[in-house]
Amino acid sequence: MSSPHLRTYAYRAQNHPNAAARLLLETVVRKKSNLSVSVDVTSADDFLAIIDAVGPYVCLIKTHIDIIEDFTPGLIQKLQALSQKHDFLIFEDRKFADIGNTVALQYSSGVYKIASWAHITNAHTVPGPSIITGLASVGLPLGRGLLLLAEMSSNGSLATGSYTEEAARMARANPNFVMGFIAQRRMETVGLTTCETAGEDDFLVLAPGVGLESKGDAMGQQYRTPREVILKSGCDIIIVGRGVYGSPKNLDIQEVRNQAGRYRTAGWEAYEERVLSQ
Ligand code: 5BU
Repeated sequence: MSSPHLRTYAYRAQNHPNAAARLLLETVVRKKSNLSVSVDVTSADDFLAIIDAVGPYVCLIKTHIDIIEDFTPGLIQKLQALSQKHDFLIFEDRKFADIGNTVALQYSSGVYKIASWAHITNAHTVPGPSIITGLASVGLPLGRGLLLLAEMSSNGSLATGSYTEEAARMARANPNFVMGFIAQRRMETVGLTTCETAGEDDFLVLAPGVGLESKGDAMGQQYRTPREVILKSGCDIIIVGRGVYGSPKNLDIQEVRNQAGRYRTAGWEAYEERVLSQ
């Protein structure tokens, strides 16, 4: 059986066990986009302006909702209206990391009520499998999906080796709610013992640390190109932040639109090359 990333997104959409993954793959196919833009700005107006500009080019908007200085619950309604207008899903990059009972509360409650609006969220595996149980108790009835942080893009990340292998095993044990990974490469064979072979699971790999110009920032971020990420490493979705919107201090919305188009084309061409070369 070939690795899932060698099949088309359309084929994978029909067969995925997780509802949010199916929605995401269907959106990727409809919009011919494997681009997720990460909108890491602190003003609600900038946040909405960037999302409205990149909306036509993305399958997924990634948020860090807790960095918005002037957050009100009305912002979520505006975000959802843009999600309808432009046809994209929402991924809150919350990186949960506590015991099951606590993450269930953090996911469902508090100021942000993440589970009520984010189709996808993510979690560190450091607490062990109970973090999946806790989040699934809230998210599965709502049709949500979870990504496990198997690797990180930052220099010196500790999510390597046996830690990454254990994350892969935790996903395989929970394929209904865990729809994939945040990682830098495919995970099918990671953590298998010598007598095990890769199963039929289709875990999506969403990769941050993507840039066409820069190789990194001053705080340890490391960038690879869409081609390296999609074609060479077999990841499924590119996550791009500052490569698209530049510096929030000098926002140029037309340029944001141009860059989103550029990354979308680069990501899609790399996917076509990957699938057509089969
Ligand atoms: P950038 O502006 O493209 O560097 O933003 C990358 C985003 O992806 C940012 O929101 C990070 O929090 C997020 N990220 C990351 O960069 N690397 C990781 O390993 C993970 C998340 Br997990």
